[in-house]
Amino acid sequence: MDDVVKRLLRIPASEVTPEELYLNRREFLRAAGIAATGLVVGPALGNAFAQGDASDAADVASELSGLDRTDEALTSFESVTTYNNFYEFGVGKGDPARNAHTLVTRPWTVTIDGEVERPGAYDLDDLLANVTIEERVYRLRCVEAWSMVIPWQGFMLRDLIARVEPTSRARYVAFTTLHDPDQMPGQRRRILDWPYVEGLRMDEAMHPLTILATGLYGRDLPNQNGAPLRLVVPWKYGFKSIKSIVRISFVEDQPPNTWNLMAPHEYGFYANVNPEVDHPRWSQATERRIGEFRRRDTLPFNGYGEAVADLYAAMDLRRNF
Ligand SMILES: Nc1nc2c(c(=O)[nH]1)N[C@H]1C(S)=C(S)[C@@H](COP(=O)(O)O)O[C@H]1N2
Ligand SMILES: [Mo]
Repeated sequence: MDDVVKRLLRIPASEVTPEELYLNRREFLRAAGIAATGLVVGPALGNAFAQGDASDAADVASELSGLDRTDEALTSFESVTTYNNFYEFGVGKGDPARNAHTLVTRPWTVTIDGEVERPGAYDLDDLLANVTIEERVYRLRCVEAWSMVIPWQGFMLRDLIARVEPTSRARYVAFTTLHDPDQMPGQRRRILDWPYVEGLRMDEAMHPLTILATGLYGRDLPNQNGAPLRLVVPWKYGFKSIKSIVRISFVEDQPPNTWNLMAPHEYGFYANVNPEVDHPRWSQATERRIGEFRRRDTLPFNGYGEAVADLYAAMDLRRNF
């Protein structure tokens, strides 16, 4: 049984009819009496990871109070995988889907370093064998005012953090995308300062809504969406969701992030979705859900305010945008 579930949770991206597969999989899980969340994928043993400390499913469920699910219509697989931002493969929204096939996602090494007791170069599959892959349905809201609702598969970043044991000096987590112009031809042009980098404050990184995604719609993450490992922080603008991560560093000082380096007046470190703080060149008050015509009002923290507003209670969000 476990094998069947495992296979259904990680259907190779080469297979067809994604929405159907996805819905069938949900039916299967329901028939088998298994919730679509909280499935253990691998043995939580081995290598240099600390054991235990995985978030307790019941505690997490009460912390999230249903925010990892939604009744809103899902954005079609077609839109989620053909309307992308991934400048390593071109600056047009359709470029990543056309060009990202040159990215090789296995074997894949994630280097963990900095203020941490168990640094190392971890093989991604070993790493995945030590975490619980869950399904979470989260909105992605981009700074250009488009949004999507996406069924992601992934695991809580905090479960990885617990296993590598940051020291008390770690106050931020910094992420780095692969830098390889042979695989990522967009990196031959100096549009951005490569490699792409992002960061979170430790409490943001430890929040149960923050996941490292490995798939969507029940399939392995398509390359254009950031295979094999990308960050998803549902209350923040899309640019926080760094793709194709090869390094996770624990640091004392606020790390740089690419869009802030590029245009500091337009993109801050925090990037919390905030309808009251306009981007200098456009309003952030409304958004267009991909697949819909009428614009909708943008919600503070992308609708996740009840779970995350406390993280910023002491901050002026107009200054820390
Ligand atoms: N490495 C890398 N990560 C990235 C980007 C990028 O250009 N390079 N673009 C960001 C931006 S601006 C957005 S809106 C989201 C888009 O994610 P999606 O294509 O899966 O919708 O990815 C983010 N992650
Ligand atoms: Mo974006």
